[in-house]
Amino acid sequence: MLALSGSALAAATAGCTGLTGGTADDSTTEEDGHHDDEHDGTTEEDGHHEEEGDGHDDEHGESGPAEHVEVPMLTRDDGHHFHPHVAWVEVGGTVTWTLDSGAHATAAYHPDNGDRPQRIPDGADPWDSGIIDEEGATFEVTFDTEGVYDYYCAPHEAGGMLGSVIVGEPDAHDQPGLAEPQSSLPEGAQSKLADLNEMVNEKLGHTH
Ligand SMILES: [Cu+2]
Repeated sequence: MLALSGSALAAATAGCTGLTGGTADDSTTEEDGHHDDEHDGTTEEDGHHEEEGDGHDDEHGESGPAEHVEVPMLTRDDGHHFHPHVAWVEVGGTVTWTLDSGAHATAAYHPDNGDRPQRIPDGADPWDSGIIDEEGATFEVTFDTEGVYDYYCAPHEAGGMLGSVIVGEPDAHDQPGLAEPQSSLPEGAQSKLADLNEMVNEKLGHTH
């Protein structure tokens, strides 16, 4: 239904820098600050609330795969973003992209999508949402193949509106999604992919 026509959204080139960088405090010790006695049954694991709001520590605070991650697509004064940039789900888990502001799309790096390089696991299905421009509209993908997936927003690809999904606990050595950024891609996409590779490697505890 949603035709992928980028023309209306003339190549915005704002970089997506506002939410990257800096090491957010992933330490926030909210754990034992409050009464922890009696109810032993309630384990409030905070793997779930991946909030769209205030872009604080959700980029760095998570330390493992969740069943479901929500990724708002944002347009802000400082550019266009997927947030968080790296979503980490279990095998069989889902990612839901939600339009917060602006008009965006999410599509896997794969030859099926405009002849782009494959940056998802071998044999995994690519996706392409087409342009989403209705506030609150969502697009959901279920990930059954372990690995690292890179994706982009077609209208803002050159501006670096890219993101990654980690599924399961893959071996970082063998992932198309962690390859060197292909030189056929726009420069803004290449540099964002380098950043994403770094973030994903960090989450997977993979250092050279
Ligand atoms: Cu976009």
